[in-house]
Amino acid sequence: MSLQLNNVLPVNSAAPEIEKYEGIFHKDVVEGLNTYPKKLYSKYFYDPIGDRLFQDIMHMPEYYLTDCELEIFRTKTLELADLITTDESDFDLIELGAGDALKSGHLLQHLSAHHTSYSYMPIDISGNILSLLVEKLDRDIPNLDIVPLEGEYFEMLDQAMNISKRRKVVLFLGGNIGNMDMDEAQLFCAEVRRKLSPGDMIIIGFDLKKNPHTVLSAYNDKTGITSAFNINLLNRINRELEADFDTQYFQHYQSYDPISGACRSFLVSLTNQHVHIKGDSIFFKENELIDMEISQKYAPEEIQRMASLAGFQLIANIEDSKGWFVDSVWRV
Ligand code: AVI
Repeated sequence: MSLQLNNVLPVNSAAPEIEKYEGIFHKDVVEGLNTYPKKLYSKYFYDPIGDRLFQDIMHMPEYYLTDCELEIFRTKTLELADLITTDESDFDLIELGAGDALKSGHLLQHLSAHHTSYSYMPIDISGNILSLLVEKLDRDIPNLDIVPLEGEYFEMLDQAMNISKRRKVVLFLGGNIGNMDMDEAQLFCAEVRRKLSPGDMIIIGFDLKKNPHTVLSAYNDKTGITSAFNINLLNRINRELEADFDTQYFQHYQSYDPISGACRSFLVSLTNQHVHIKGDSIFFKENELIDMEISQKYAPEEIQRMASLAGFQLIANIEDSKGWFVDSVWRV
């Protein structure tokens, strides 16, 4: 009986599913808002307005992450360069989510000034950001060999593996690993490890556990920029998916659990309300939450454990002067 059902159901149920959604964004949004607790993915924060709001976040005095990691790349460039060039074999530098390469730019300048032979392979989902980056690097480091790769991390990492014939050094900066929960981050690291070979390395930026007030303030700013960053996703859904969120009835709420290190943002529905997204009607109870984003904070022991479980050897933790952020250097 169950065999029959298994044979029949996928065929009958898959067809309307394909017709129902116009794209993966639509599907993720409707499915996420129909689960309990309701969920939206923070990767969708970054439309042009979200990009600008994130720039504003990085300039807020409370948001320490960018300054801390920039300090590491500005003041500990030699240490980082020594670590990745120790075995003296040529390598290629692959950056996941390169953006404007603000931090890695210091390392690129240093390596180029010391005549290290390498190619730089920035990976980013935005072709526009990559063109601006190539323009900037052509100006700043004229002889740098750049191979820009536009697309999703893992797909582009596969391409980079096919193109590059040298040792690989992967950069994953900005604390972006924090936007996965610890289990997802573990799987992510294991997947990257699977694509690498002995001698290859990865440098990952982790935001560290610290005074909980410091963490919470970075995501709960009084000026309301982080709130606007979250609310913008509802506006994006309105704009792109013909939805009718009335954003005055949603309020940003931030929490930080200093034991687990999970810093989470939510939107709270301020009233009983229905929201329409194309053909779907979704009911929000008063005080019901949408889980919007996790920004996971780590203890050094948790980083060590993650590296070992994923099959890497942790060779150095490079911290900023306050000890708030770490760039952790792992080798296969
Ligand atoms: C991109 N990412 C590392 C940021 C973070 O700190 O989790 C996104 C962010 N969300 C709110 N403020 C910043």
